[in-house]
Amino acid sequence: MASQTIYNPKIELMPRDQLQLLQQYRLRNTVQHLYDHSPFYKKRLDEAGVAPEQIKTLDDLRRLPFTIKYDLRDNYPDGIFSAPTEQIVRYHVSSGTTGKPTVVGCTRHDLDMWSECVARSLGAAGCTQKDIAQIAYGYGLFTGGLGLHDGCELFGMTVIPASSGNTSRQLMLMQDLNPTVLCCTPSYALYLGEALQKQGISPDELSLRIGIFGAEPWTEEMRKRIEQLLGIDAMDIYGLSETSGPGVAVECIEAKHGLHFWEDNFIFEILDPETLEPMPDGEYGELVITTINRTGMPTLRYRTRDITRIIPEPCTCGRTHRRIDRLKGRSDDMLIIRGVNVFPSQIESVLAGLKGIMPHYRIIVDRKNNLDTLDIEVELAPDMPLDEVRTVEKLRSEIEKGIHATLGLAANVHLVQPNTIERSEGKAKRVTDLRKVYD
Ligand code: DLL
Repeated sequence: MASQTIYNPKIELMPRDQLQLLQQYRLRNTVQHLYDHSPFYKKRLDEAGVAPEQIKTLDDLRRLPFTIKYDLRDNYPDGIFSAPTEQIVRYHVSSGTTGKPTVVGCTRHDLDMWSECVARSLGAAGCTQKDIAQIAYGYGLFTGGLGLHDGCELFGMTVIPASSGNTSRQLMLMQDLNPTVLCCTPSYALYLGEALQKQGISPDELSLRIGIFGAEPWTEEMRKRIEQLLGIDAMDIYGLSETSGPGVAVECIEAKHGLHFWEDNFIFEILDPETLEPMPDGEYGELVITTINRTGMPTLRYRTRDITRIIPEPCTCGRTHRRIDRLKGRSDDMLIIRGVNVFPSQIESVLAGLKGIMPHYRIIVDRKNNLDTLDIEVELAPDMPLDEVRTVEKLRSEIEKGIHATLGLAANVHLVQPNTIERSEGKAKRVTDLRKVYD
């Protein structure tokens, strides 16, 4: 075991009985804190007939109400917060299902807890203080850039805060500043790898050795391809804005199989998405997370919609925090396009406000040269003749602007003749996802 990579041995190697006692203590505190400081949760707990003092052991978790993305949206922007504005030091914002996004508020304590989770994750993934990290996740409202940034600095690595995009600059930085760790989405890693190959730069000419990749689903095949193109170990990191950001769970370099879930800060459950009953160990279900070490916006039993399973066996690395398997997909219709979370309903809400089109559309997601593409076909209204080029072009660009303003993503909009999009007799199949693992 490479012990120098264990950032917080006391917690990461904590015997399970102690870890469970810590969870129990923090769960009780969190429920009490929410009851006292979040009118939203006080109401929820009252409605569920649960008084904070009834939450005594981890088994009592099951008595607590669930939280879903709609709760955040319906209480936009800060209705579920449990700390006053003067204690909130940062907002992050992620896609809502329609209209308004979801806002997450972090106190100083929350940012510190999050950075520690990222620092532990970096150690687990094989990084050391000597490493130099090029962070090519987006900086800003998205948690990827700032989350990795703070964690890398806390861990003691050198940071290149490149942010996302501008591939030629990324490659230049890689060649000139000799980063040893690359942090970005797996699809962007693949894109960068192919770009290097096209320029005839061999991975041996670079110093990269580890990749910290997440924010979207990927596969073992994709891992192999990235590892081969960049000459690195490609490690999976998981997280979501509603519970912090990246660093909720991570793969360790020793086993490279399953993601250790930082159980001192997050309690996870794997439930049947229909019945909400627990799945037996090892079977796939929806991941539900309760944050037990946050103060600004703790979430009780947050339904992530992500599908995974628990890997029950202890890990060879010695960490006692249990592992979840690589995330397999989602139980809702959320798409992740170039790292951006997109609900088809968001696209629909842009279209709904416009004249000259029909409510018939098709969303086509594909991956070309390892970059996701988004095409949207929309039917023109029968009184909008396609041959009126200028009017149609104006409408098309209005839709593209609307989509960009809502999602922050460029889409190619195609206006098509009335009655050309296939009608469905049942549930409309509006999304075609043609993405393959890699081209
Ligand atoms: O994607 C946080 C993050 C940033 C994680 C950088 C890892 C690296 P959100 O934008 O709120 O947060 O999106 C969260 O992304 O519910 C999953 O569906 C998906 N996701 C995140 N990590 C992984 C992963 C960030 N490793 C949503 N594998 C989650 C598969 C992932 N899906």
